[in-house]
Amino acid sequence: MQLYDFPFAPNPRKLRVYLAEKGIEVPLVGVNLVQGEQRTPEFLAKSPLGALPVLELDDGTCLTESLAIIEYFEELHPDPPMIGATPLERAQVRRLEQIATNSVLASLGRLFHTTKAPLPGAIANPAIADAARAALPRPLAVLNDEIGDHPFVAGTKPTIADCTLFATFKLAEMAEVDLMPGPNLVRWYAAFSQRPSAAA
Ligand SMILES: N[C@@H](CCC(=O)N[C@@H](CS)C(=O)NCC(=O)O)C(=O)O
Repeated sequence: MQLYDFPFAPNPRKLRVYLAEKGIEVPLVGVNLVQGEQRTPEFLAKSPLGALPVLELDDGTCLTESLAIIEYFEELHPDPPMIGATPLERAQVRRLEQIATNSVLASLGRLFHTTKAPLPGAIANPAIADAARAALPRPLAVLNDEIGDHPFVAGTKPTIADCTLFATFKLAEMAEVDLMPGPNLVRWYAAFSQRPSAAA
């Protein structure tokens, strides 16, 4: 098995952080998104949308979509649980992870791609950038309230919600976007950054 990866991109990073938290080692194969390596016919045969991450199994099966890959590993290696241990816990973890993905990372990604335009052929678009920037404060305020004084996004244990939000904050650093996080998020990010998985 091997994992197609680009060190600076958030979806591959959330998967690497998850794997590090679980103690799972998978060999990485670099795909340089900035140089357009995701658009070669060979890579598109593995990932038809030309996106990372991709997990290639030993029989050649290729899995795309970071969350689907995480759920695959979680079923293979249930301990320690990173998506909660009960139906309600799992729902809560998935809910918070989806807020981080759909409401924070998606807007931040749009802002990044319409300001810095890092990928081949991308162009800046100030109107879309402004709309994306305006969409960020509300979900970040919700997450700040939800974390409260817990050590992790979903409570007392690290979960996939931490992995996604951490990758999002790292993208914000790279994109030079100040997310203006509330105090609970600031404390959470400083603490999570000290975990060994943060270096993944
Ligand atoms: N929903 C997908 C999103 C994948 C995605 O957009 N990956 C980005 C990197 S974070 C990518 O490979 N972009 C390359 C491109 O758009 O050309 C997932 O969760 O894996």
